[in-house]
Amino acid sequence: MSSEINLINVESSTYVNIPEPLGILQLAANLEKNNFKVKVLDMSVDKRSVKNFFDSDLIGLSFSTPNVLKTKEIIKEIRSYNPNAKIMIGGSHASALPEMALKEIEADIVARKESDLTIVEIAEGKLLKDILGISYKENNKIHHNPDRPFIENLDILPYPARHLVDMDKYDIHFTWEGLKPAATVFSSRGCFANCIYCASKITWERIVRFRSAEHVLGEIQELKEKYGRKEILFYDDVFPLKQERLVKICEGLKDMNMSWCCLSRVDTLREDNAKLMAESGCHMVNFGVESGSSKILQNLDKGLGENPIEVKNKIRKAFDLCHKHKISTKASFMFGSPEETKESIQETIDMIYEIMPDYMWIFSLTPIVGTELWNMHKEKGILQDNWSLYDQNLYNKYINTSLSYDFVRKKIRNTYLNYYLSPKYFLRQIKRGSLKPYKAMFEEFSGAIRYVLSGKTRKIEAE
Ligand code: B12
Ligand code: SF4
Repeated sequence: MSSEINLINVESSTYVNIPEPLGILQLAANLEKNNFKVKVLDMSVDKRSVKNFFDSDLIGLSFSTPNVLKTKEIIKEIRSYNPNAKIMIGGSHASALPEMALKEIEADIVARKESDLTIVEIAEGKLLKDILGISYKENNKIHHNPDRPFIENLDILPYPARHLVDMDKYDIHFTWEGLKPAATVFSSRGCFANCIYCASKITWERIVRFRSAEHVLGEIQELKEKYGRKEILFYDDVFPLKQERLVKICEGLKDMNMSWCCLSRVDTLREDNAKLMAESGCHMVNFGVESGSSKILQNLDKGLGENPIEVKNKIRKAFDLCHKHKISTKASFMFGSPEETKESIQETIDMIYEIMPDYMWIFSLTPIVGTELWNMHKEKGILQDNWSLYDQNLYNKYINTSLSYDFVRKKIRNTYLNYYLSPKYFLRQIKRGSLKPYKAMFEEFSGAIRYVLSGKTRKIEAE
């Protein structure tokens, strides 16, 4: 049984977006509910020395792939100050590669996938061999216990323990036109789709579980009253799902006069919902479009169907609905997908000018650890197990295409410049009466300069 548990979020910020670390805060909340004392260090915003967090006999770290080596360093340092501490890690990377996490990052315990109940059992001192959902090292042997069943009723979980961090330090640029201050909320877990580049299913599998509207609204009420938040970003993989719940949440947000935005697939936004969402304060929806070529979308297993005309119509319809109901749009694209050609990139560019997103992100294809795409790269032998490279060009290797990295990067840069400086884009912004994207671009640009000047020159791409 541990007296105090220290949880560390290894720096995860990008210069465009620093949300509160919901994973760690969610775990902390459940530990507190079970009467444990918890201390949280979020290295993205907290300048306190990490050494102040080494005194506990149970320490947990959350990290993303670009921070594998940094996590390893921190663990080494913890052991040098506190050789008896049990060190556990979790999150998407550790869940995808538990064996690697134990051997190379040198943690004692990996909590795989959903870990809210697992962490309490670890803290209670239950025998490791009896804890579902963990992999662990004992006497230099690695053990993988069976998976833990997912929590059926997410309403049993308390709200994230935001009181353990300084909420005023977070800066959620992602909302662009939203009010400040903002907070993020995860109102459902998982996505039903099977996109080969996405890591969501590593943690949540392909089952979507929803918190009730009442539970979600209770959290938002707390964010409004206790933390003075005026804006909510729903970080759910796909927010506009489950009709009755969506209607209730929208009604509640309207009553609270909340401004909000969310993520969606293009085929999950219905006309009646777009109207309802707009009326309840939704000002932006972020769609992962990825490509304007139906062939590329099929290669990515995006799940939009096989008929090229229908696929394109689904994309157009989602943006038309938002334009009609005065919801601003953000679209994400990827260049460099399997079988990408100059022509398919041109199809994507044509699609951009058709749907006219107010904000746009174009990424160079990134094989995320544990995804089918990553496995395909591994099979071709293009990825090495050298984690320092995951920050740089190796993160952007392509397969089944003759396009080079340099070509793709140039194409991305030119597409951004041409689009944002095009008269068509300017006129659209004038028509909707907002020059905010230009302000946002300026903020992002100055953020990038600050980031480079701060010496953190790692590759930065928010999702
Ligand atoms: C919000 C978010 C971010 C935020 C910050 C994340 C944070 N620290 O909170 C920002 C925008 C900064 C971000 C950045 C990136 N992200 Co991100 N992000 C997300 C997102 C949308 C939601 C995460 C979240 O809040 N979940 C809610 C909480 C409750 O879940 P959770 O964090 O997974 O935690 C649970 C378990 O994983 C586990 N757990 C987690 N940590 C720990 C620690 C311990 C000790 C234990 C026991 C358990 C445990 O327990 C929790 C409760 O069950 C997910 C998508 C998704 N569907 O999950 C992607 C996701 C995690 N991100 C991803 C990626 C690829 C990135 C980037 C690499 C993108 C890029 N190309 O640059 C960067 C990395 C930045 C960096 N330098 O590290 C991938 C996977 C990453 C990976 N392999 O490490 C995901 C899954 C997206 C996807 N669909 O593919 N991200
Ligand atoms: S729709 Fe989005 S969240 Fe769902 S699997 Fe595809 S990329 Fe991931």
